[in-house]
Amino acid sequence: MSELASEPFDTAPAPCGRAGERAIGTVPGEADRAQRESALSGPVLAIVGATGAVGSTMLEIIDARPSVPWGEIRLIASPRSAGRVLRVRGEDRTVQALAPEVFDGVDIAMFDVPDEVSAQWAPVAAARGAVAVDNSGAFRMDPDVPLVVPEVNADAVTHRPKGIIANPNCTTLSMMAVMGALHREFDLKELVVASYQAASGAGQVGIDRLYAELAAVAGKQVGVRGGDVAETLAAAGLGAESPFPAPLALNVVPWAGSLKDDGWSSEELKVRNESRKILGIPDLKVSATCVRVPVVTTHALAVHARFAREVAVEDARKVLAAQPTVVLRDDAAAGQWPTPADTVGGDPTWVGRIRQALDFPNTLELFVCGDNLRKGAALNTYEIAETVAAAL
Ligand code: 2RA
Repeated sequence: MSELASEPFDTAPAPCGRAGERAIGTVPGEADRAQRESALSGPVLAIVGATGAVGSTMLEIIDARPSVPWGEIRLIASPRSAGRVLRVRGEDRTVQALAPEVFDGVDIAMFDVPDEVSAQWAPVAAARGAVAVDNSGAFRMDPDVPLVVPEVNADAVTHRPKGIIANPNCTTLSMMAVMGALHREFDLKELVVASYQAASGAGQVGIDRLYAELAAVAGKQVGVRGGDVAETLAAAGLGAESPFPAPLALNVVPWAGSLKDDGWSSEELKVRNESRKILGIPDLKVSATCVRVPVVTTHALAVHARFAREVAVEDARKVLAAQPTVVLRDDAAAGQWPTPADTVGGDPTWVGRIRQALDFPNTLELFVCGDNLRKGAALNTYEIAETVAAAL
């Protein structure tokens, strides 16, 4: 076994992830028997990173969606988590340590592990006959790996020369159902995006930090003088160990990801590159500014979208209202628009504030909200697995 396999990857801060274990014990006997007995004729699904943040949400989603009659669900994690017992679809299942043999007989393996773990192990799963559906950044821009949002480009799953399919970054994903539907009808040419990204995009550590900061400023008259929020946090013992480069409570932070050339953040480049690949528009003009906001979960995006021709707001609304995975909430006069606080915890992408840009021809302005832990991570990964399973 490689060194990487023995790393505690399932407890690392999970991008787009939520902590929360489903372990109900560590005695595997009953679970093993249930596992063997359940290995019927359906396809075999493996979840690599099952005890981690997004992995846990994947298990919830598998429980809630009976779409695929999996013959076996195999849970895989780092050696440190092996032996735990998690309950999925009414059965206790023992977590196995990541090793080449655990992929034998697996039809589809969903990965939610750090990039370097996916980079090593997704090809191993593929070499053993599984289709690897990977939620890391390791393969997203590989030309031989499709990057899939089933509502937009489900057909791409069939062309997978490496046996690997990638799941997009949650920021891009949060607008893809909407932009894919509008592009199909109206031929998208340009996107200018500002994101409003939730703390949970930085994993459980981001959630914990936001709650701690909110507790530290609660009831205090701060946010009225430059630096007073940071001083209040420091006085409460919240120092520089934050996953965010500035206070998030009572603030917005124009930064997410790592520094790339010319002042761009990795997150902004992902929005550009991944949007082009998913929508199949290699020359799509995209410019993004990614901003972290004091929201626990659900990324929002303000989108300025130029199309090949003028698009009437009513026509855009009709197209979006007809999308099964999109909720249109767009009645400004009635105070109806999407907000993270209203949409968090659900599967659909919400859209509203649709307006004709006043000074830009053929351009709509809109506001989109999507749960970064569900559609932005676990749900889309599982929907890809469902799409693959339907064609096995
Ligand atoms: C974030 N989109 O919100 C990133 C996580 N992949 O930080």
